[in-house]
Amino acid sequence: MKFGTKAIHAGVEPDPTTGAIMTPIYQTSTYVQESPGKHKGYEYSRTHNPTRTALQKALAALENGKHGICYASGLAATDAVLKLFRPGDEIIATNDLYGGTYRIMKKIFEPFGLVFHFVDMSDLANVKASLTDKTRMIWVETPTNPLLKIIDIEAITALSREKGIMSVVDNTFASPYLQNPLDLGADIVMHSVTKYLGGHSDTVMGALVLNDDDWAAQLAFIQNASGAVPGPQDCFLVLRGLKTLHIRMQRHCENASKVATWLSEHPKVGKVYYPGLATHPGHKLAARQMRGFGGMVSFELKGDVYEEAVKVMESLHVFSLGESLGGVESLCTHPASMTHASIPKEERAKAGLKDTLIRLSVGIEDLEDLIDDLKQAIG
Ligand code: P1T
Repeated sequence: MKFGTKAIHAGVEPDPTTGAIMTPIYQTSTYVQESPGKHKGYEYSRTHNPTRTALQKALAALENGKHGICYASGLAATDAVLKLFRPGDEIIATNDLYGGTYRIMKKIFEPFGLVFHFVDMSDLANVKASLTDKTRMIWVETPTNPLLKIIDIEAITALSREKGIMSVVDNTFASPYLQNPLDLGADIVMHSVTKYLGGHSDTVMGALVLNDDDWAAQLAFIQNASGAVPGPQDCFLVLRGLKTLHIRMQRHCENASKVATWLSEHPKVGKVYYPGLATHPGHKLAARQMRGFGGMVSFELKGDVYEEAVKVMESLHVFSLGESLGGVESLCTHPASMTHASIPKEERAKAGLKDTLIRLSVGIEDLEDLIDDLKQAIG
């Protein structure tokens, strides 16, 4: 089945009781049993819920994986993966990554004894240099947040397979419409479902998709035992959002590509970060491992004056200033004070993230209105 057909149909069966074509919101915490232990496969909604089951099947299908497991947020999904490891285990992670991912690694799991190495993975030599006999997992985010670097998933997964190390790819920025890490050799794909998968800025959720039965059983165990599950109404909203994922992504890519080109030709704009630009260092790799270049664009103004960047962000109207991304509406974010504030300034600087960087989540509005908005804000 092709992607658009899967986005609309995967995981969704007519409801067995009424034939309802849309999976109902099973707003229930428990299920009546005929006799102790004799039930219809559902006992308690932390463990299983039919609306969540439909969504998990749909997400697994979109990532070409066997198992889909949903969590209460993207970070709860990351938390579940990190709980697979034990004190002394080492993890190599992308150095340009979502601030909350850095924070959960450094502030929650490092005190429990996990050891993290954050490296620039656009050069595989940096990953190799951090490998030790205790390395257990490589955490890749690509395209990276917020500098939109492209990491070679096949090169990393080949290395991890050779060394017997798990590889996990945070596929939030690409969405399964543009990139399928499992097909490129990754063991687990992680999503902040909050973003493109939900697509309408109305839900917070995370998901993991994988093929391995043993790891899936452990991650489902953590889902139930730690209890960070999404509610049925949120699962319904994401099931609804998924049905237009392919159409939305096409428009996100089209608009973002034109916004990036417009910005790169503007005399007041300095560096523009967008993998679709031929000048982007990861352009060729992105063209190979992705089916489009995505809806995220970051840029700096010439001269790098902080107050000027702030003025642009305050002046935008169609682009709303706020955290998050991937919704139908355009957003503008200041990573240094918002999404990446939990990464110490020195670490941000090492990764190349300046305080003057502006990040755009280009929505699916009419392009002319987006360009007009940028025009009046930048001047
Ligand atoms: O917000 P949550 O659903 O918990 O997902 C965390 C997360 C994980 N991975 C990536 C690549 C992300 O971008 C995020 C969340 N990011 C934002 C809120 C943001 O504005 O960048």
